[in-house]
Amino acid sequence: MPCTWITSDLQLLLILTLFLVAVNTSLSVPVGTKAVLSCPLVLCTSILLTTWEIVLRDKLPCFRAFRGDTNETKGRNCTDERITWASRLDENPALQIDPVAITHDGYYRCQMVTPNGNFHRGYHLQVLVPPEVTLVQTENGTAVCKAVAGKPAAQISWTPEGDCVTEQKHHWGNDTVTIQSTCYWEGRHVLNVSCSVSHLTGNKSLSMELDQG
Ligand SMILES: *[C@@H]1O[C@H](CO)[C@@H](O)[C@H](O)[C@H]1NC(C)=O
Ligand SMILES: *[C@@H]1O[C@H](CO)[C@@H](O)[C@H](O)[C@H]1NC(C)=O
Ligand SMILES: *[C@@H]1O[C@H](CO)[C@@H](O)[C@H](O)[C@H]1NC(C)=O
Ligand SMILES: *[C@@H]1O[C@H](CO)[C@@H](O)[C@H](O)[C@H]1NC(C)=O
Ligand SMILES: *[C@@H]1O[C@H](CO)[C@@H](O)[C@H](O)[C@H]1NC(C)=O
Ligand SMILES: CC(=O)N[C@H]1CO[C@H](CO)[C@@H](O)[C@@H]1O
Repeated sequence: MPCTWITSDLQLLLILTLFLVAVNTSLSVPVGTKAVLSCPLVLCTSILLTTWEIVLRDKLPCFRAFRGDTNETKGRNCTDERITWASRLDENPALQIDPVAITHDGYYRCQMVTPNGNFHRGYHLQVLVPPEVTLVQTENGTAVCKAVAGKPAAQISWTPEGDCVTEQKHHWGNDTVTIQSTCYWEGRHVLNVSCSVSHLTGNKSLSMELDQG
């Protein structure tokens, strides 16, 4: 790769030093979307081997490798068809997950082997699931707001504030959480209440008129 803009060895050394540092980042992606994970940006040298290591919970680590000189790919213990190479490998050996599922929570690490050393980049991937939000009134006049099966847990708040009891239920099978908040506004002339659910995938608000019957 030509690198005419590098004028001195010192500059090259500085740039290499920057990229030689192993970097780990946290990444949150909504379920059902497409995620692309990039390898480190390596300049001014050829890439001999790129390896992705994928560590998902309750699974053997899986490896995918690409050899730059022979244009050859290999995989070991990678059975998930939703995880593939993203694009033209000789230009950018990124990893693609499409669509992202709740089981894709885990650690993903790209390693590039070059004549000037090894470069790493890791991602702690957290899959987000938006909760299903409902608001109903029960027979005795309480209002019940639910945020069902969100990941991570959602938070519920009310306008106006009432006397509320909030319960959490973990769905251990898939790491989602249901939050239920039950409120009443006894002795106050509250006609209209709204329940606000805040979550990393977006906030939602539902309101309803209390039936004073
Ligand atoms: C590597 O393979 C891809 C597709 O298989 C092709 O598009 C590309 O031109 C090849 N690159 C080299 C350097 O042979
Ligand atoms: C209203 O009814 C629910 C069950 O439907 C009960 O859990 C709650 O304690 C009741 N609230 C009041 C204020 O009586
Ligand atoms: C998680 O599990 C709960 C309870 O079994 C289910 O209602 C929900 O749909 C599941 N969510 C996902 C994203 O699989
Ligand atoms: C109840 O309050 C919400 C927000 O304060 C408002 O958007 C809605 O129109 C109100 N509904 C009624 C029936 O007053
Ligand atoms: C959602 O609500 C929380 C707290 O109520 C707030 O900090 C956050 O900025 C809101 N997010 C969006 C996308 O509006
Ligand atoms: C579960 C599984 O496929 N395990 C394989 C992982 O890769 C090694 C080496 O290729 C095999 O020996 C395992 O059987």
